[in-house]
Amino acid sequence: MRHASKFLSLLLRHAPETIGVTLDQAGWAQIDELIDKSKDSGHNLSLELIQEIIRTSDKARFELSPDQLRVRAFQGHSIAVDLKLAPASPPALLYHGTAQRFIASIQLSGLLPQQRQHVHLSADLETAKAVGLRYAKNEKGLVILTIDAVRMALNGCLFFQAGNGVWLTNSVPAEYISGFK
Ligand code: HQG
Repeated sequence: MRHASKFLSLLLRHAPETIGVTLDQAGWAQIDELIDKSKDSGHNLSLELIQEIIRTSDKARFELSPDQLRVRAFQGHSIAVDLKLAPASPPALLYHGTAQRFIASIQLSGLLPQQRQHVHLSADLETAKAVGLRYAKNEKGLVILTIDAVRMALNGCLFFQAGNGVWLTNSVPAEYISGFK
């Protein structure tokens, strides 16, 4: 399951060409094509498995189209897709969990999207902690940064909210970040 979910993330966010699938401009893949081409390349991705991944994903990573024929990732893309998200007013503060070893660079350059299309932020500390722990080895190496989102927005920075609640922005200049340690 976890393996299949990671494989779906790879296809829908980073490298659909792995099995020769193409995504449309908004990031959607045809489910029957995904299943057929997965099979051709020796991967087992059934409709039931895709539905189960969507239903049980801890982070609601994937979205089914209303007609149930297409699937896409809510966020996290490294390939260029236009999710057609409308700019939205963020909460006053947003959080970003990261690893201590990245802090010197973040203090210098702010938060950058790195391999992805956007910087990912969360409205709650718990999520930021879980995200940061992916890179920090333990709580000691974890840093939760606080972003002055309301001031960024007032100064013209755009925020978007993905369908699963994750907040996205293009970059966060260091002047809006606190909580360095
Ligand atoms: C860091 C997962 C040095 C940034 C999560 C982060 C999330 C810098 C890493 C989603 C930097 C990028 C995204 C700078 C940023 N210098 N390091 N100037 N600017 N960084 O994985 O936000 O499980 O691309 O702090 O749950 O960690 O895949 O971004 O540590 O929602 O569904 O560079 O991915 O979702 O890492 O995570 P990522 P992220 P999934």
